[in-house]
Amino acid sequence: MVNLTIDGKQISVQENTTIMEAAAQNGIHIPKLCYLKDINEIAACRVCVVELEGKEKLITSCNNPAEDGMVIYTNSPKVRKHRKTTVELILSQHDCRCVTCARSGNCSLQKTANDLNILQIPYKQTLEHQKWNQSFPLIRDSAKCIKCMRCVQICEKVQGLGVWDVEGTGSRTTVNVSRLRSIEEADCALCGQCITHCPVGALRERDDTETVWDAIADPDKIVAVQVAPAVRAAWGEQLGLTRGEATIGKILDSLKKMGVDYAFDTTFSADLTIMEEGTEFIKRFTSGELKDLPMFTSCCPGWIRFIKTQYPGLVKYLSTAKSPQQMFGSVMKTYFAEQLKVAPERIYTVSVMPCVAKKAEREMELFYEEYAGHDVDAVITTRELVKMIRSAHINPKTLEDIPGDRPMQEGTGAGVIFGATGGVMEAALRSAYFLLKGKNPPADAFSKVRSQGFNQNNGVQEADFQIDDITVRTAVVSGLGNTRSLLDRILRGEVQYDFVEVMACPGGCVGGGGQPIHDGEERAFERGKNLYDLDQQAELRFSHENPDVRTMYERFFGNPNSHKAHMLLHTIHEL
Ligand code: HC0
Ligand code: SF4
Repeated sequence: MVNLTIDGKQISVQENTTIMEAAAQNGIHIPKLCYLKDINEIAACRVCVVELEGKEKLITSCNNPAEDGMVIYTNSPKVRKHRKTTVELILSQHDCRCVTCARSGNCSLQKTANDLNILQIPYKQTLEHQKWNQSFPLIRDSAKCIKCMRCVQICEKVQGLGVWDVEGTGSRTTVNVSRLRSIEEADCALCGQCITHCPVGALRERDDTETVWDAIADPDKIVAVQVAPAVRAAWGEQLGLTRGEATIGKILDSLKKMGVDYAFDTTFSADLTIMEEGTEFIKRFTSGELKDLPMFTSCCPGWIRFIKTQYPGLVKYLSTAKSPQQMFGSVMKTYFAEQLKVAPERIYTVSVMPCVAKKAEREMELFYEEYAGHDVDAVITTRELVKMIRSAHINPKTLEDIPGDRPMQEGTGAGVIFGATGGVMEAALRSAYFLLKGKNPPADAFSKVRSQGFNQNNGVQEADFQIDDITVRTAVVSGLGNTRSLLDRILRGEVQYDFVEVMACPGGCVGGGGQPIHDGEERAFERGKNLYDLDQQAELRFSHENPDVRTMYERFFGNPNSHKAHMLLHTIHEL
């Protein structure tokens, strides 16, 4: 143990604890802008400086270890003065128009400047304006970048892609897309992790809320909205709702109050995906097609973008099933349009997703006898949903639990857990067992694929399951850096699997790049637990028991993997 004094308090901490951590463990908060535990500990912003007794120069607390006998002041006059100057200098290179910033009210720079009582900026402001394609789903505003390097490190170390890099030297140092590429050329997976780890508003998703408001206002359009599984686990965080209050039923109510015509829960089409993907897996598995390499899940669009640019040779091993988002859009414009007796073009489909890559996935086309537009017309993130609720002046406390619309109302617990890493695999195995044996396993028979904690086992969860004399070897991975390591091990023949689930964001969709931002905190595991609890409480826990999905097969698709199902619910993954 190490004994030291911080702000007059005697404390003991483990060896190799940083001063910042030592302070935090004892309830002393040291402000910071660039620090991210284990990912960015480079003292780039210098906001976390502290005074060490006996030393003239201030030291940074994020990368200096606590040592025996140290006497530290985290908020002495000298520290405050230095910190204030540092932040004023940062502000002199930052576009400070907070009222038009996506992160206003949730910005670490704004908070730090307010806390330091900075009422004006005594230095000349110089802003850097790099060009950006405003129609790309990921938007970067260079005039807001504070060069903290978090985006560079997250993309490189956690997502293994290296989209960002430092450019120039000295006072001209800046961040830009690496290797002189444009963002369109940079193999960005659109996972959005750089957005959720940006302390300011330099990175954000493209705003699509105005197009949704326009559709709602258009009397010729029938607006049908779906809400992804992971949204329910996070939307309430930004609105002051408790976990128990923030239900899917209240999201549906908020959408109706905004004026949408129909509101649905994506867990319905998650169940439909299991029917299609589970059937496809059994076919490919029993035909011996998967002897060498496993079948990969295809529902995460960040992963699809990653495999296409990084491992094009593996694309043929993806399931052909569309994602639940695309399947729902397709069903809304066909099966549902038929029920309403309207032309597909009149239906405007919107998805609320925890994800930025879904904004690109929606560009997939829909063919129903002839070209029928897109499955999905607009995608908004969880954060954009909250923006719309606020802009509609809806008091979240007045929302009521309402069911989704018929005839796509039911969703099972298996569909709910799609939003957490391992959930798609677990849901698929529950139904694959039924397809092979003709009876249900215990609902929790496959819980071994669940993640054991944030980033445990390099984000990989492996499990073999015995169904009679058949062994199914599975792996679940989240985070693209972890995915790269796993794929390399598969390709080197070090590990063999039959079925692999991949989610681009650490922890799965609950940790998605479109979710509410809590600077420096990881909430994915906790939100995932929320989804597993909802599954536990659900009356129906097997996708194949979803009565509305069954009715749709009887009335419309015939059987899973039928010709019609292939036309509407599957895709060809083009490179
Ligand atoms: Fe997901 Fe999905 S589980 S990708 O994370 O499969 O975004 O929540 O909507 O489509 O259902 C995201 C979440 C979805 C889809 C579903 C899948
Ligand atoms: Fe990298 Fe993901 Fe950000 Fe794209 S969205 S730059 S892949 S972290």
